Amino acid sequence: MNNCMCRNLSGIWDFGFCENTFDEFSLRGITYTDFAPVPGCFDLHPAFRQRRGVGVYRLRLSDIAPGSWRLRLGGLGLRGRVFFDGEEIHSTVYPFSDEEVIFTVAPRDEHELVIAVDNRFETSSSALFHEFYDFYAHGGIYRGVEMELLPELWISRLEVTTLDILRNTVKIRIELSGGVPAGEVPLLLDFDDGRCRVAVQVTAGTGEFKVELPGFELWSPEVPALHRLRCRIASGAERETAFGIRRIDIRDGKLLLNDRELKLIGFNRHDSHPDFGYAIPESLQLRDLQLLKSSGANFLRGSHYPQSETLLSWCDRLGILVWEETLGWGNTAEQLNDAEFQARQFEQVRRLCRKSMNHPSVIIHGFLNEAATDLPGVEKFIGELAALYRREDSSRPVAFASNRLQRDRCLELVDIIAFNTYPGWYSANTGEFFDREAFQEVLLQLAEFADSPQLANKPLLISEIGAAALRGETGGMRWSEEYQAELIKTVLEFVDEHPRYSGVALWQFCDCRTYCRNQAFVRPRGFNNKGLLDEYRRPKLAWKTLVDMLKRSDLQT
Ligand code: ADA
Repeated sequence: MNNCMCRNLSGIWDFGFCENTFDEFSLRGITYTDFAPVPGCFDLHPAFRQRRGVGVYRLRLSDIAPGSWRLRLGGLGLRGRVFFDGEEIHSTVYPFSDEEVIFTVAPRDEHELVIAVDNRFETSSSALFHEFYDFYAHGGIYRGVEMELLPELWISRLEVTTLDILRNTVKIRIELSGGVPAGEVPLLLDFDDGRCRVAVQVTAGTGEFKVELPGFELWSPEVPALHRLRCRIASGAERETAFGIRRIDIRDGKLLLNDRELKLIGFNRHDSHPDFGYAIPESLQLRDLQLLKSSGANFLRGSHYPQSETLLSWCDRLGILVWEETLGWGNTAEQLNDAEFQARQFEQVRRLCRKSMNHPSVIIHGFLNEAATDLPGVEKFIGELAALYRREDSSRPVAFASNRLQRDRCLELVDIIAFNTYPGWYSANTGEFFDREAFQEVLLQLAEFADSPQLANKPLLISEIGAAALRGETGGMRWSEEYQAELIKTVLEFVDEHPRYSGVALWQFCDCRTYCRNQAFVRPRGFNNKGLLDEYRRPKLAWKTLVDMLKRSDLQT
């Protein structure tokens, strides 16, 4: 928000560690013996490496005007409690989700903000992050923290959705908060610094408007044209957002962007790095996205949790198409039927929609990777999740990645069929060397299945496929770079040629740290090694193969 005093609180904070339970935790008795970066993962700190407990971050602040402030956290994990001047002002059980806290600051010379983060697992079914997930459960403040002073009346929501691309009509949704008057409030909508100005009025704090923007460029991966909207209240408060004009549609089983058929070719990516965990510096994050873009790929599945605002903004600017999803992994029927787990999934959906709304790069909304969607009794909840997504944001198709394949009972409830399948890797019939025919046969059968009448009008994606390779391992057998490269080459050719497939997200962009439980025998080094790059983003043969193929073909849109 502009015109507001805004403080970016990233930097080095005081740090302490304790092993009290999360609920018993109190500020009394905490000694801040060390320092830690924010954003940062405390279990990568040399003194607390792989420890589980409560990491306590403290920041002393001066020059804070008394009044109403909004604290924004881009995401932490696994659970957090927030204290300001000794008072608890917030707590969260939502790893990776945005948090917004509005609280009052009393006059004082110095203030203290404390964020306590527990990286121990909740043992109940309700938890969003379970110990068996195939990615490391780091503890820390994963993303940026900022505070802003709120004026009396402020713009709490400013959303732009494309309605049509022939006349460039967009829908603007506005919500005011604070001292909202019952009557009308005049506002000015200013597009691209005066290129188009529209005066509107909101009543009782909310309003929706249709605006035509003749001559404004469309957004696409090839030309990621962004525009700016500044919304100003006469009293002075204003809010600004970038947006893109583009439509994503489904017609006859095809995925269309601005009326052109899409073939999505890209990667699943964990937003992680061995030295930084989930708090990757923006410079490295940007480099990942530039690597992805320059490989010729056009698609990123943000596996398996909400992505940061920063990452989405870079995808907007670079023209990378994104599948955003809520946190979940292999959840059991017991978890899916747990009322609190369900409530947490619904809340994640609401938060994710609010965050991704104005990002043209986000083209698919997803949830619950590889849940038990083949078991009776889960359809109701899956249907409710899809319906909630559509209510919150009807402009994007909804999907979940299924590994239950032909046995899945929930495919009809979503807009896109997305399969995670590992022929050539987890299949029992595979020998030591890659079997091209057996591999293709699996993909053919899935395509045939997706042609069944109740699914035929839905686009079909491979949301995961791949093989592990240890960098430097050669010889063509499993775990070698050649084996992986063969498999990747085969899938890329197959998806390119087969009309039923709208795309593939390879598993995965780069190797990433995983598992706390004792499964390391299938995860050498404690890493999931199916990256086409290793964990430091050094290429394996499969990466070079992919780049060669994409550069010389028109596989991408
Ligand atoms: C699954 C899962 C991924 C990863 C992958 C693998 O499909 O969705 O997160 O665990 O398998 O490497 O086995």
